[in-house]
Amino acid sequence: MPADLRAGQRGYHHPVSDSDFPAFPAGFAWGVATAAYQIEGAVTEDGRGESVWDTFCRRPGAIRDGQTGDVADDHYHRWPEDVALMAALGIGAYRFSLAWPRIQPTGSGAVNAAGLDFYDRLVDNLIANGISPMPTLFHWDLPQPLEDAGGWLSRDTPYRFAEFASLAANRLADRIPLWITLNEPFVVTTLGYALGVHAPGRTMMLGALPAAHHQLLGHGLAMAALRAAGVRQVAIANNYSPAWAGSDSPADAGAAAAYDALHNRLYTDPLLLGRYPDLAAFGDGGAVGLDCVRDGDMETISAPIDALGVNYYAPTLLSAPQDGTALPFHIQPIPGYPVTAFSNPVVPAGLTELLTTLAARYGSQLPPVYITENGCSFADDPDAAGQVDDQQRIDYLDGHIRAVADAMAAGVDVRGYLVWSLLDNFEWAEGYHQRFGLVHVDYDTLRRSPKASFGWYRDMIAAQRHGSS
Ligand code: IFM
Repeated sequence: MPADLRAGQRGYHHPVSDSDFPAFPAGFAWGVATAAYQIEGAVTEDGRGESVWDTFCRRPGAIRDGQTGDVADDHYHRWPEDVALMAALGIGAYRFSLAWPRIQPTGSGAVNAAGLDFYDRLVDNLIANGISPMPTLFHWDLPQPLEDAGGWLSRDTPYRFAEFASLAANRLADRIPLWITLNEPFVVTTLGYALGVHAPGRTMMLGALPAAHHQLLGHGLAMAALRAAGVRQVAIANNYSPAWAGSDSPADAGAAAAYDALHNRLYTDPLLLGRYPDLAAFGDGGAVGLDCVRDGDMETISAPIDALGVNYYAPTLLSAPQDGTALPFHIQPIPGYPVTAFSNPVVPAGLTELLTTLAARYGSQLPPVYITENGCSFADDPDAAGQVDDQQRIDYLDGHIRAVADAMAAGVDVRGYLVWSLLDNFEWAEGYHQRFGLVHVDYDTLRRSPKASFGWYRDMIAAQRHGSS
């Protein structure tokens, strides 16, 4: 087992009252994150159009137990209760996503006023509760008519995305300082277009790479549209996973480097360095799928961002490819760590490693970082009294927040940390089988019940505020 693996294996159970719990700087943003399709429901109400996820959920076998986001947490109707929960938590920032098909039902043309009104009310109520809204423009719910016209494989979609950004910002920019363009373009390309596990369910393998470029181009064009509408700060949220080689062998090291390029560099090198990483390991002289890049695109994509959103869940362990695979790596299970219900190993030190690696790799090009997602799913069944004692989630959050502090002590400029997620919600292909919330949701009654981790996070935030952590 590599030294890195052993280094991550430490106990990390520390109650918030521990005197050694790190103190974060005043102004550090504590928050929670959600996404529209995962919580809103109300998919046919008030003029909302269809998204690729509405379509994909109806595909037989696509989602566990045939579940859909039709109702989800019914946040569309219950948002006042959800804002009250956030106020009780004491957070300073709420990351949510704007449903493109709610605001612009077909993905182009006229705006749906009712859709914008919904977010307008939400934003006003967040601000009234002292919570800074942090919207994401695209968290995977592409309007279906755009997918029918080629989706992110089409060069037109980035331009439609910029138009949507403009519509949203013209209404909301006056009250929102920090906007996020895309969430996890790696996941959209890989699970949505290459492997078909997510919407739109295409199985193009490396042929999916134009979806990566067009999302990045969409980010750049949307950023320009946001700035034109008066937005002050623009970020993008990428998910990262430290790529660990399974052994010291050159073959395993090469596999880890190839995976690192695909997962960690493909969506960040263009943004911060203005060029794609070396993809030679993927064949075709490294040009795989990127012949769609046109003059001027890289300048658009690499226009300076004000912050980088970092989503972290777990590292990935790689070994040399096995016979018959088209990819230059093989993903292995990571032994020796506790695992979440999603089978993710719990590796807080991986977050420190990730943040210090980003700082070393990009140097002065790395803008301030927000941890825009970090969290875990567990079975989380309520006890006889209806309480969820999710000590494992408390341990997880405790360990990862300490890991952020470690990275900051090493010089990384981190400005905020947002838990995924406020509520148990629709976990894509897993349906409602993965509970990530600080708040338990009974999907029969939609009753919300804060878990023990909600109280832990609330107390930790309060302690930070009073400087008594
Ligand atoms: O639920 C997802 C979210 O939509 C994107 N990042 C990872 C989360 C947990 O899998």
